[in-house]
Amino acid sequence: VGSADDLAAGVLRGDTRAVARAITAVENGYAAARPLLATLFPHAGRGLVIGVTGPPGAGKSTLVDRLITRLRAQGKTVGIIAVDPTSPFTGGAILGDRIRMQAHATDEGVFIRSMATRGHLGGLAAATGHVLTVLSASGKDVVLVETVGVGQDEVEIVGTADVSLVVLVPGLGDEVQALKAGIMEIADVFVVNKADREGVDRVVAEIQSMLSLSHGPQPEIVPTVAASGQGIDEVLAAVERYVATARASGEMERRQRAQVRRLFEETLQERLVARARERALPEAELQRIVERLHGRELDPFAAAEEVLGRLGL
Ligand SMILES: Nc1nc2c(ncn2[C@@H]2O[C@H](COP(=O)(O)OP(=O)(O)O)[C@@H](O)[C@H]2O)c(=O)[nH]1
Ligand SMILES: [Mg+2]
Repeated sequence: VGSADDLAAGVLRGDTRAVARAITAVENGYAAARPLLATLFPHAGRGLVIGVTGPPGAGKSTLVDRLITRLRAQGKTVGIIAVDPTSPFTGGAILGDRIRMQAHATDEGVFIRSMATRGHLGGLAAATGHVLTVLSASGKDVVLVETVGVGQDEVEIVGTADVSLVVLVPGLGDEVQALKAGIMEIADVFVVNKADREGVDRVVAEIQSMLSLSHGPQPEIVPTVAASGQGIDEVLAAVERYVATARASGEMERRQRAQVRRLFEETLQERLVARARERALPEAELQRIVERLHGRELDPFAAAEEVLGRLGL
């Protein structure tokens, strides 16, 4: 077993291989990663976390790629977490995208990691939170988190970033309405990508009319052509304005408290379930409960209370 301290020291130095190993440890389960995450945690929470979400094919990865280039030109180091099964980072997209990403992959100032959407202990959001801890502790100035804005988990992840970009495209029509309940309300900045296509004005108008119904700060709407790099500076400028305003109003503080609260609550849930299983629910006992549930002799609440009672809770 490699020393968690050595690995942590490597991460804190910003060593790319150490960062990769640390993230793998997180993904493989918390038993091994816990001491590491504990060491890294006091060093995390720095840098800016930018969430990028929107429907599949909207151009999120293309936009992220452009943002990386621009941020690197500003001398900033960048981490990327792609929680997206169709992302180029996970090999789901066209060859051109993948080649572009590889160009960044050889840059020591860039760390790209894709994450599976399934199979995380304690949930996807918690796993993403821990990976953010690693990247932040490694000193990345900006971390971009790309998720497909379709699942509740994915939306939630981006919703607790320091600033959330929602990427829409012309031609969605009624889908803008459908998306409203989920991703629309988390947008700090709207990006209307594929502005080289017809219908940009209509999307902008639809967003504006939707926003007119809500109180509070109005997100900026920025048209882009991510494919050619048009509008990328404007996106970053809008992000900077949002961040300045959010810092001044205390919104940024509030959100960062919400982030660590969520990370704690999810960690606690995961630990509680794990401990309950260890102490009061051996496999044979679980099977016995399942049999009684199946026979309708026991209801799920009573079963849960039984286990909690054994734990003295
Ligand atoms: N016409 C046009 N196509 C774009 C633009 N941005 C991205 N694309 C293309 O849209 C497709 C999906 O892009 P991708 O970044 O993988 O979308 P994602 O699923 O949201 O990450 C790719 O073929 C891109 O080349 C744009 O501004 N205009
Ligand atoms: Mg993508």
